[in-house]
Parts: sequence; C-alpha cells; structure tokens
Amino acid sequence: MLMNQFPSYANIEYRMEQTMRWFGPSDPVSLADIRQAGCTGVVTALHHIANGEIWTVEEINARKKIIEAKGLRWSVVESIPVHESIKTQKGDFKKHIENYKISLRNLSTCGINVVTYNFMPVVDWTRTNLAFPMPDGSLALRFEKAAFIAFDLFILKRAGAQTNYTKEEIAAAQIRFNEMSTIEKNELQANIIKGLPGSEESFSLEQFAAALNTYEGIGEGELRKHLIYFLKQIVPVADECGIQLVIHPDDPPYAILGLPRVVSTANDIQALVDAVPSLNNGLCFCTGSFGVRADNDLPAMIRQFGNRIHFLHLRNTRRNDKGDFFEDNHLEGDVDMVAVMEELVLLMQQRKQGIPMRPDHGHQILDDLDKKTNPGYSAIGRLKGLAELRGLELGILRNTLNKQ
Ligand code: DNO
Repeated sequence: MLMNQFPSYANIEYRMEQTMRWFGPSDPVSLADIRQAGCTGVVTALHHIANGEIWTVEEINARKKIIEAKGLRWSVVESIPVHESIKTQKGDFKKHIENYKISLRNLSTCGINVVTYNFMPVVDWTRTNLAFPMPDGSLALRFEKAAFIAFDLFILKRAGAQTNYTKEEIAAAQIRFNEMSTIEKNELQANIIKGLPGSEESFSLEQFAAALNTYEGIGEGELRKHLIYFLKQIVPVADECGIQLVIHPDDPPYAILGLPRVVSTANDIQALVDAVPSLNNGLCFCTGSFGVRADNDLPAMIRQFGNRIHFLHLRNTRRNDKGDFFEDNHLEGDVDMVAVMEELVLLMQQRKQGIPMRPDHGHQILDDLDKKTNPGYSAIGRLKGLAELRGLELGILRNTLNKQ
C-alpha cells in the first residue's frame, strides 16, 4: 500500500473503537463533549439501579435511547456490579446470581453485548490522593502506601492489621500519620471508604469495618473458588445470548486491608480461563491496573489472552520503590504504551475486529482544574489521553499495514 493511499483513521477497518465513560445524565461531561472528543461509543451503566437488582429491558432501552439520540452507541456496560454476597457466598447469593443472569439476557435483548465487572472484595479501585500536583500544575490520582497503611492502622484501626505489614512499613505509616492535618486525615478516609466514581458502594467507617468482617475465613483460595462458581453460572448464559463478559483486574493489583484479591496477574487470569475456557469469559485489559506490578509483562499478557480481550482501558502509572504509584500521562510511565499498542494493532488485524477502548482516567488540566469533575474522569485530561493514543495507533497501523 502506498503512503498517500493510506485510509484516514475513521476508515480503517480494524482499529480501536473510541469510547469514553459516561456516568449518565448527571455526569458533568456531556454526550456532546464525548462525541466532540472523537468518540463513536459510550461506556456506561445504570448507576441508579441498586447493586444486585435486575436491569430491566425498559431501563436499558431508555438509557440507550438517550445515547443514540446524540449520535453515539452504547458500546460497553461498565459495570454490572457483583453483589458482595456472591463474593462471600453468604445470604441470598444464589438469587443475586439469578438476577445477574436476567440482566445479561435483557442487555442482549437490547443489543448490548460487552459487560464489564470486577471481583474485588468490598472496595473497587482505591487511591489515597485525588489531587496530586504534577510539576506542570495539573492534578493526578495517586496511591501512597504509607498513607494507606496509616488509614488502616490509625484511622480504621482494623484488628490484626499490624500482621499485614513489615516493621518498616508501620514506622513509615506512623510518621506519615503524625504529619497529617485533620483535613488530610478526613480526605484520606473519604477517598478510601466513600467510593470513587463507578464503585457502587459507599460506607461510614463502622459500615466499612463490618463489610471487611464479612470476609472472615475467606482467603485467596476461597475467593477464587467463589469467582469460578460465579463464572460457571453466568458464562453459559453469556454464551447463549452472545454476551462478552470482561473482568476488570484488581486496582491496585494486590491484597489490601487483609482482603484477598484474585485478578491481579497473568496466573490469576489463566486460572479463570482454565476453569471456564469460553471466550466469553473475557478480560477488560486495563494497563493502568496490571501495570502497577513490575512482574506483569503487559505485551506478553496481550499475546497470552488476546483472543479474550474484548475491552481496553489504556492508562499509565509510575511507581517508586516505596510501593507508591501515581497516574502519569498516557504515553509516559512504567507501561510501555508503544509496545502495548503494537501488540493491540497486531491482535485486531489478526482477529479482524476492532476492540472498544476508553482512555482510562486523565489529569485535571486547563479549565477542568476549576470545575467539579468525577475524579479521574475530567473531560480535557481524558481527551488529551485519547488523542495521544489514537495518534499512536494510527502511526503504528500505518507502519504495520504498509509493510503487508
Ligand atoms: C476505575 C474503573 C473501575 C472499573 C470497575 C469495573 O476507574 O476502571 O471502577 O470500572 O472495577 O467493574
């Protein structure tokens, strides 16, 4: 193919489907904003429906209509949350699994075929600081280990927490706690227990402690067993109605607060694949979550699980040797985004399919610094990430296709 015959980005057949997350009609970022960012699709959920309840065809169609009226498509559901009872296998968890199946069938009836979920106990994604200043004055999200441990030991005062940390970690947390103002302590607590955007749970400190206690006796082995049980129940339904289920990895990708986590590494994913091989037992490939661990080789993971990656979250993180990380610019940080994109371009050409992608999070920059935004989900920071990723993909595509 000659350079000057190269199709424009929009006309390339197998490439990422550009989407952004939208939190529904109350999101300060509008569907028009998302469209102007160059997206054709939206990632959203029926956040007003209580966790564990059925998503009816009427509710799904009503939301779909709003999206389509703005010239966009509802590409991916993120998320149908998994009720805590399913993770602990306590109480009426069987009823909640049945409800989940009905919601999947209803989504399929409405023509929506990719569904994201996670299996993190009690808390979804976790950060200690939602406004970490970058040298250029923009604000980023950050996870600071000493602050997190300080919350666990000195604010939550979780029984037995001392045994989860080394002496050095406890000492660092004590120093960090001593230097915190009351405002900072309150913010830290709220960031961890009030729920970040998209996590459907919000707790008081007492409720939080009680929720953690429901995991007594549930270690990694049990949690994995419960997840596989859940998959064995829902994947056949997904197969039947043509839904691609995609599990989101743990964020951060290791155990926190004494709770097990089982979706953090390639081995974790492989265990799920071995138990339930259907390709509808899929993966939301979140580079920001997996990328926090130096032992996760992201390009290799794309090669290993490529045929079941049905949704992409592209974002970068930068870690230090203390176990802290912050969310860096999309093309900077520990994730080699160029290598990741090269694998993804290859994968989509091989599969002859585009994969929906959303630029995951973004810094607060420019006008968004003065606006009330959902942490991580400001318009301009995400637009910047999206534009960079789209350009990177086009450059790689052009190179790859010109060689064919
Ligand atoms: C954070 C998000 C997560 C994700 C869920 C999926 O920004 O990526 O909240 O939506 O873990 O269930």
